[in-house]
Amino acid sequence: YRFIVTTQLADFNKQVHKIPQSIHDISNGDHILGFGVELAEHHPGFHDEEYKKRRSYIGNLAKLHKIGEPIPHVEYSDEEIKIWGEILGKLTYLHPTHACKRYLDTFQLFNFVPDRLPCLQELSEVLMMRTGWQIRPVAGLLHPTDFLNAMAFRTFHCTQYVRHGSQPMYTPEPDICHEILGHIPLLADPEFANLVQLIGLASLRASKQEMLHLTKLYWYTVEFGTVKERDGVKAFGAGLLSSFGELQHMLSGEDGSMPIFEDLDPFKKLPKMDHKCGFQKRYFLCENFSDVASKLTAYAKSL
Ligand code: HBI
Ligand code: FE
Repeated sequence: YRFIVTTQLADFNKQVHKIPQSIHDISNGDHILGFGVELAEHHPGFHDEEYKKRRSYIGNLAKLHKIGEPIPHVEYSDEEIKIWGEILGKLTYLHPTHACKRYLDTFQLFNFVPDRLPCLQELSEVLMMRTGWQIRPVAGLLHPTDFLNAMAFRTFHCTQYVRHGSQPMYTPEPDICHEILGHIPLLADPEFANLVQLIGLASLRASKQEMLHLTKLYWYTVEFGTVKERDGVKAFGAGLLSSFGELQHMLSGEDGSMPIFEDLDPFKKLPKMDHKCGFQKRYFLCENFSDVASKLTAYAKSL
């Protein structure tokens, strides 16, 4: 979903920000960016009317959801389940060598199987028990301010629709496969869950410029972060963990150029987010989660 961030950035300037006091002050339906209901032209589902109908049906369920109520159940079609199963199969082949240890551990909690697409409600219950996080359904890409603010209240917005079947290994926007295979497992890890909340807390009173910086911090850690382990570089970012191609690229530069690895310093200017089609050219390499957490804490306190 790299294409859309450009639109988001333009939106930063229009915003009048009221500091939310609880998750009830954050709407999951007012600021949906990018594809909303009408898909942009480069989306694989752009010419597929059936797909658009399905996506907006599932999106509308999310808009009706109220915090505290169970997340609406979606009956997934055989085709949707097949897409999920294919992605799950491919990724579980790479994860043992490419994913960080904490992810491999928390992944086990969920018993994902190829012939059943998990429902968000049951995943939310596991998170609530483990770390006090909850899932809130959302119709599409949420404005970064709402998205980050919600993380202050240990709430993670998840899309519930499945990507278009013509390109199962690609999606220009978050879909349920990205949320479940990228984000959900590590949110069951207490240390990681706290670290994500730190970005949310820092975002509550951030100026527009600080918000842009926090978006980049989120991007280079929660979406594309990597960590040093005894046997090499491993992924903890959801954009990596949920993408077969990006995982391979991280370790071998599959598309011809090896990526660069850098230390993360939240006080330094971070590179522009690279969200054109293609893989990241650089990743931030962290020592471990507690190191990321102390760096983020120091930065958050400075705001
Ligand atoms: N919205 N639904 C949804 N899912 C995301 O992963 C997401 C988002 N909005 C913004 C966002 N991610 C980030 O890329 C940052 O802009 C904060
Ligand atoms: Fe994501």
